[in-house]
Amino acid sequence: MAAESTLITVAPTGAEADKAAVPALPVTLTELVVTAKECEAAGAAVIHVHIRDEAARPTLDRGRLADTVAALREGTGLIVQLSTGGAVTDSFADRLAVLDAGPDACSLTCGTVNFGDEVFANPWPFIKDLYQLTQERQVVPEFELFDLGHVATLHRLLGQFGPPAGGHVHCDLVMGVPGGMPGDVATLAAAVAALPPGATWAATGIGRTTLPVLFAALAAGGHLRVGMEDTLSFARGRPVGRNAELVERASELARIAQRPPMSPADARLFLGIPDRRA
Ligand code: KMH
Ligand code: ZN
Repeated sequence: MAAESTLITVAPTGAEADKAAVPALPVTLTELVVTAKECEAAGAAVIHVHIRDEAARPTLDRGRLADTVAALREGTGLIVQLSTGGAVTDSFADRLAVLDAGPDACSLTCGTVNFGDEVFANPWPFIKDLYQLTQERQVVPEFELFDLGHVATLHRLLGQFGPPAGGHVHCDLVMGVPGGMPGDVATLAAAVAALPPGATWAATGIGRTTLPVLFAALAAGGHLRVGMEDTLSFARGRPVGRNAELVERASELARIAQRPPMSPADARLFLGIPDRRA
């Protein structure tokens, strides 16, 4: 059954794009909060957050992460989902320590994947440590699935350790990474068919798979993730100028599909995430 509204997540920054090459990328806390406000107004309900240091390099600095969670909570009603994937160079210990910042939610990638010329490492012992920590801290995980094998690992994780904090399994199919599953309709359908019963899902297509995956996800009753983490091109020869224009486009297409954007308040109920703002 298709949901009646569409949960839109914005992933505005990522760990890979270079600020010098992409001046529109939000990297400071001020830029991030401005972006978050614009994206909330445009229809986003969740923000997937990677932060940068003073030189715009990716960082998992604990103080900066805590300040970011606080600033986003103060400035927006968005669900704050911190990335535990970080950059491919981040240690497992630093990635686990992301939860110390007390976010609403976090990403949890269910397997290792080739990532362009690099490897995004998520071995089973790390996955299960991170999952158990989310349960202990009551941080709601979003299961990031870059490949069909990751779906099998999700089943293994739930079978061994039980349901996540919040009680609801929500996944994000990350498609079109060079090394992961391709961003096409057949692969999306196969991944969705393999999800655990009752799980909900969003999809995002990296780079030029952005639009095919967006259309396929809407047609299949799924939810959406968009943002400059996933694509820097709005259309052929036309760079993304602001994250909000990707959210605006997703919202408009969701409305056309008769499944308008879900509000942050409804998204909290949907995902089982309490509002931690004072
Ligand atoms: N930056 C990638 C290596 C996540 O945020 O959890 C990992 C990533 C996934 O972006
Ligand atoms: Zn990410």
